[in-house]
Order: sequence, then structure tokens, then C-alpha cells
Amino acid sequence: MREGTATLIRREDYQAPAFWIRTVDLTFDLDPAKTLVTARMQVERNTAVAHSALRLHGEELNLLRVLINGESVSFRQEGHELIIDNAPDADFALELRNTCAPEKNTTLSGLYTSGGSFFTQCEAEGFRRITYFLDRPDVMAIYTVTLRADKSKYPVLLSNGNLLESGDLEEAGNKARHFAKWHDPFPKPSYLFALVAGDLVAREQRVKTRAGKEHLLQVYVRRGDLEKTEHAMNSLIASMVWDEARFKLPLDLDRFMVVGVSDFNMGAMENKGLNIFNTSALLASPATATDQDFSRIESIVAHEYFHNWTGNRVTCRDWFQLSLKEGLTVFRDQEFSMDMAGSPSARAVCRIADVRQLRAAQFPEDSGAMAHPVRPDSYSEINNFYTATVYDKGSEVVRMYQTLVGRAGFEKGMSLYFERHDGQAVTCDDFAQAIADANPGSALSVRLDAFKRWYSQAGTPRVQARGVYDAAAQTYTLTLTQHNPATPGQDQKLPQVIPVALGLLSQEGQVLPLQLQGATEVLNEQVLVLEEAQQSYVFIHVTSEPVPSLLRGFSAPVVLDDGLSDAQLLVLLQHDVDAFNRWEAGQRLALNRILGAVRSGTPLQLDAAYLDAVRKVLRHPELDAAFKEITLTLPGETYIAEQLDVVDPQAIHAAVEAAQVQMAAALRDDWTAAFEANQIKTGYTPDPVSSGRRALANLALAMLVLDARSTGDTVWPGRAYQRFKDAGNMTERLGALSALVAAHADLAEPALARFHELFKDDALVIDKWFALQGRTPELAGEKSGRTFARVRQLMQHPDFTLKNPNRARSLIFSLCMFNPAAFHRADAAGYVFWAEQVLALDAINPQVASRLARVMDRWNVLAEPYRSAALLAIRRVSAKPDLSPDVREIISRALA
Ligand code: 0A1
Ligand code: ZN
Repeated sequence: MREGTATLIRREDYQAPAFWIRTVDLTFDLDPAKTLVTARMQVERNTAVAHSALRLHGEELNLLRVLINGESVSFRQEGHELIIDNAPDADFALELRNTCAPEKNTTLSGLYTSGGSFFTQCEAEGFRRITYFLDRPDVMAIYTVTLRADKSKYPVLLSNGNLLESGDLEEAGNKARHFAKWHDPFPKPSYLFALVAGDLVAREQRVKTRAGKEHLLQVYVRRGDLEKTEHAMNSLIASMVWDEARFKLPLDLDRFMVVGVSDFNMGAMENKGLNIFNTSALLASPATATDQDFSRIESIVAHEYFHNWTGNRVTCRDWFQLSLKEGLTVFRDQEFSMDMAGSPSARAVCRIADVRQLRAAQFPEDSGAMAHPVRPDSYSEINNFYTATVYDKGSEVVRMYQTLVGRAGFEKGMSLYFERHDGQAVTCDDFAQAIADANPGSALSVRLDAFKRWYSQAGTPRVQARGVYDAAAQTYTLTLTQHNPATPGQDQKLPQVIPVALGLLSQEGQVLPLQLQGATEVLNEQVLVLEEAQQSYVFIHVTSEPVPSLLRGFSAPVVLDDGLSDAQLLVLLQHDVDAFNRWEAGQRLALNRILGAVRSGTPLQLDAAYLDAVRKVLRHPELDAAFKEITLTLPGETYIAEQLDVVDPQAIHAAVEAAQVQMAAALRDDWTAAFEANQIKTGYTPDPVSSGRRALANLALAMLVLDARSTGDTVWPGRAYQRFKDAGNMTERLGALSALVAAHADLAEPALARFHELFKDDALVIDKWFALQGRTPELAGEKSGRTFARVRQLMQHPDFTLKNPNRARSLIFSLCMFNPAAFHRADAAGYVFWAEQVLALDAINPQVASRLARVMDRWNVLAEPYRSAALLAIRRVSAKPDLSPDVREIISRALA
């Protein structure tokens, strides 16, 4: 199962394949214990590269025969390769026969079983666990697939493309078997191959594209889950409509299928015409899914659908180009979600959520042991590079193209990209060139090479902004300085191209017109393009000392030090026309206070100015509930940790808890009013306005129950319990439950027990039950650690299993990744637990194990005693001789 020594694969070593595979005819005789695979391929030598042997990838396979043009041929097997030294020069037919063992496959890569059905996951390198192949994205073939299986156990047989024929098999024996034959007309790399066989049912919908072409959409799930597929189907239809309207990209297949599976390593997979989804990213009903689940499902359904063009029609030449499809497709799904949200305020809330996610996951990645460029230079296990950097920073890079060439210019660039590259496997450079060529003379095109440093340089650039106002001359001089800190293997960095969107406000909060010296235009908002280490900009006719509002809408993925005072931040929080920066000002005010307390080692004491400002937000007659909720939510503990050179997770948690307790007390009446004002009496819909109101009501309730812990009041815990019992939807039920649990209220226990009893048959809801307990904040200063003890105990719960990734994540990742104060313990018990779980998971599923291993990426910045204890735990994992290449790579980088 394990590679002896992991090899490092380098981007600069890329070579075109020695052979092309033009067509593949696959036949599967499906059997959980032993599936027989017959592959017939048309192979062609690539005369453009040096003459060499045919080397096919294969893992965990049992090879039965190899024929070339119908004749036996001599071959060798070396490691994970099947080598045919003297393959013909002329085109030839290659026939292979092998078996694999789906039910033994716990890695969930390749062909595996889940709940008695068959599924595949081939990205990145799973196809080689099905049959021998040139398993690389630049080898694109046309697939015809025949599936044969027991008809009663596997009535549904699916693969990519169109169904050619199906029927019963007349075979010896009494087991009635049947078959289905599928054909995908589009050439595709092996990572987009998929098959599904099982006892599934489908929700179906026929739709017409703008051109009048009819398509069949199907969402396949287990019997009993059908009523939870309506939202996914609606999201799919909305995605189709949006992609046609915004980018003129229609659906290209007659049939588009989506399938749910309970055992899946990621969110979902964009296999051509046959997307496979983790049920957690697909199934939703008001009673079992939260508003957040509804919106996550909408964006993942869209993401996979959008991949049909950005990923499938145009794919990656090699895996270093992963962000070509992922960064672009995340950008597209984020734009879609914003367009779906509607109002400017709801759009801003979407943007804020995306930036919060970037800061919580990508910024720490960029400053830790796994820091890598958006287009990595090397890897030993590609599965480790499905990262926040490739996805989320990649998306920010695409957003900067759009900022630099404008929305219409970006759409033109996309058209040129498809005109040039449809049907090809290409690179990030090809994408950059298409956007630039479609926009000659644009802010992008004139500095394209420098812009592309976003692909090659790791690390989050720091931008410092300092302004000087000259009252006599009525000028405001803004000086921007950039610096990109060193990252592993990259000591020296060149300046990057950083679009800085800005506006100026008067001290009273009025918009001040912008006119750059030498320019004739007068604007309300402008994008400066910082490209040198330092640049100054002079604005003229500035009638009063301005408050600068910089990096509006988060126009670049950088850390900004604008040096603004509290007074200036308060102006922005109250008046900025840019909702993103308004939110940001609120976060900065909170951050300053929390960091002040942590750095000085003194207990946090919120001041009247801050409390007054947040009270104004909460009472504001015009602001949306969603915006209020996101603004009144304190920065996350991981993001706070990012601001510090030496991280003491307990000190951070103590400051955050104190801030919450004080906000809860000081705004008690306002929380009560907000709670009452945001009750929704009508039926449930997950639209942004209703979701925002429920979010604010939930936050208010959490604050009131927390406050009750300090005051000894029993009314609010009682009301929360009542709401938990009577809730008409999961958002309110889980909100009330987590208010009780987070405050460690007495009623938390009976509520948790009741919740389990109510939902014991719904795995996705039981995942929430585990996750809530794993994420429960410890009481600051309480040494024993109730949450940690609870997690250890829950590991023994009959519903717990390491084998299902969702379940493992719900408990273990909740503690280790999302609950810093419960995890980082002075007695090192959290780290011991982590090491145990990494090793236990690695024996089952290396991909899940290596995600968990990444928790220690930033052990190096921890304060003592955490740092030394973390290092010991990492060494303990490292000492295991037969770690998977996945975990080995993460651990080696942590120790480098
Ligand atoms: N391409 C998918 C995500 C995905 C990646 C790897 C997987 O297995 C290792 C599975 C899914 C997406 O971006 O949605
Ligand atoms: Zn993707």
C-alpha cells in the first residue's frame, strides 16, 4: 500500500507524454470483493518527444493480461508502473485486463463501495487504482463504458455522457445481471472519469437552454433522501441560467447527473456529466439543514457545474496548474453567490464571508510550513495541494484580473480563453495571456509579467499606507509600501501588482471627491495599482483632512496596515459607503482591543467608545440584520493568532471570552430587542434576508444566554430551551442548542440528549451534534477542559467511527482545527490525541489523515510550553516508519 520513498515532482520537469491515448473502451464486471476491468485503448506514439517506453500508472491492481493488437506482449512491473519497452511506432490497440477490490478500498480514491453501492473518485490520481493508464491530465481520451452488475442490488448503472443502451444479460447462473453502456463524446482526462452503481432514486427535471436545446437534469440519492434534493436541483438550474447569462456558457450534454454519497473525502467532484457529491454538500431540508448549509450547497452545486467549462472543456496541463481550474471556478461560484444574493448589502455580506474564510484558512497557510505559491513548484503528493492557497487565493488572483480589466473586459478575456483553448489541457500562463490579449493597453496587459508573480511567489504581501494632509495646499499624499515576507524556499521576493481600491471620507463621514495630481477625472472611488516597493499618490483639491478608506471590497489578498486611529475607524464604521470596509473597521476596533490585552498580558476591558459604536450598529434603523450579525461577530481566534509573532492560544481565548461576556452584558437590552425584532413567523425560506434575521436572532440569543451565566438569570436559558424544542427549522433549533452548549448552561445536557434522540437516524444531523460538542469553547481559565474530556468520551460513542470522513471530521477536526483553546493544552493532552488520531486515520484514509496533520503547520509560532510539546507530538508521528506519502509530506515540511 505504501511507497517506500516519496519522490518530489517538480514543475520545471514537465514533459509531454510519450504516448497519447485517443479512445478508451472500459468494461466493468462489478463485484464488491473483486471487480474485473477490461480496458481497450487506441494508443498513438507522440512523435514530438524522444522515443521511449510506454509507462502506465497502476496501484493496488491485480494484472491479468496485456495484449497489443490482440497479441501477448512482454512487459515489466516496477513500483507503480507497468512498462512496455517495445511498443509499436504505429498506432496500436492496447488491451488490459485487471481486477481491483472496491469493498476493501477505505481510501475513497479509485473505485470503492459506500452503503452497498459503487462510486469512483479519480481526481487527482485515482484512475490508476481502477486500471493501468496514462493517468495525467494532459492525456485526453474519448470514453465508452459498459457496466455489468447484479440487477437487484445495483439497479442504477451510471457513467459519463449519454446512455447508449441498457438491458438484461443472459448469463449462466441464476443471478440476474444487467448492463448499461455509456458514451461521452468529449475527450477528457482520466481524472474526470466516473461510474456509479447502486440502488438509487432520482429527482428529474427537464430544462431548456437559451438556444432552445433540451436537457435532462437528475439528482440521484439513496431511497428516502429524495425530498432533500429540491434545493440542489434549484441550485443546479440557477447555475445553468447564470453561466449562460454572465459568460455565455451553455450546458453541452443532453444529460447532467448529480449523485450523493455518504463517504467522500471532499465536498464534491466535477466528473463530466456525472458530478459526485458528499451528501453534506447536497442534501437539505428545513428540518435538517441550516441556512449556512443551504447556501453552501448552492455554491458547491454551482462550483461543480461551472467546472464543466472551467476545468472540463479546458483542463490543466499538469497538476501544478490546478488553480487554473480551481481558482477560476471558485471565483465563478463566488460571483454567482453574490449575484444570487441580490441587494448590495447582501452582496457585501457574501464578500465578507469569503474574505473571513480566506483569512481563517489561507493566511495561516501562507505563513506556515505548507506555504506555497498559487502555482506550486513541487509536491510529493498532489492530494496535499487542494489547498486554500490554490482555491481561495487563486480566486482572489482571478478577481484581481477582473478589477484590472473591468467586468466587461474580463468577460471578453474569458471568451478569448475558450476560443483559443477549448478541448485543450493548458497552463495558468495561457489563461493570463488570454485575459491580457483581450484587453490590450489595460492596467493588466501593460504589466502582465509582474502581475504573474501572484502565481510564483508564496506569502501574503504586507501593504503599509500612510497619508499626509497639507491643509494649505489642499493636497493629500498617500504613500503605499509593500513587502512580502520570506516563505519556505523563497527568501527574496519581487514587488507584486496590487490593486488598491480606495475612497476618501471627511471627518464627518461625507464622500470626498478624488482627483489625482495630473489627472482630469474626478471620482468617488478609484483603483490605484501599486507595483513598486513604494509609491506615492497626490490627491488635489482635498478640502479637509480625509479619512482614507483603503482596499475597498478587499481588492487584493494582502495584509493592510493603514495606521488608522480608533477615531478614524469609528468614522468608517459609521459612514463608509463601502460595506466591506465598514465591517472591516468594526473588526479592527475589536482586534485592537483584543490584541492590546493579549500583548500586555492584562485582562481585557472594553471601553465605552467601542461599546457605544457596536450598540449603534445593533440599533441602526437601516442596516440589514445579516450585516449587523457579521459586524457584531468578533474576529476568529485563528485570525487573531495570525496577528501575533508568538501565539498563546489560551490568552487569545481568554480575551475573546471576556469581550463576549462584556458585550453580552453591556448591550443586554439591545440584544433582547434584536432577538424579538427578528422572529420570523412565516414559513421557512433560506433567502438572504430571512437567513440574516435568523443569524442575528441566534447571535442575540447566544449573548443573552451567555449573560445569564454571569447574572444567574434562568429566564433566557429557559427561553432558549423552549425555542430549541419548538423550532420549526434547523437554523433556529441548532442556534438555540449551541447558545445553551456554548454557555455551558445546565439545560445544555438535556437539550443535547433530546437532539440526539430526535435525529439519531439522520447521519448528517448527527454530524452536527458531534461537531457542536467538539467546537464548544472551553471556559477560559478552567484547567480541566470540559470540551476536551467530552470529545475523548464521544470517541467511544456507538455512533462514532473513523471510517466515515464526515463523522471523523465532525468530532476530531472540530476540536483540533476549530477549537484552539480546547486543543492547545498546557498538559499536551491535545497534541497526544492529535498524534493518535493522525496515525489511526492514516491506516484507513491517508487524505483525511494528512488534512488533520496540517493542524500543526504553525507549531513554530506557539508560545511555550505549547511549542515544545507540539514538536514532540509531530516527532512522534514522524517516527512511524510506514506513514502514507500524504502524511509524510506534511510532517516533513513541518519539521523542515
Ligand atoms: N475538484 C473538486 C474537488 C476534489 C478534489 C480532489 C478530490 O479527491 C482527491 C475530490 C474532489 C472540486 O474542486 O470541487
Ligand atoms: Zn473545484
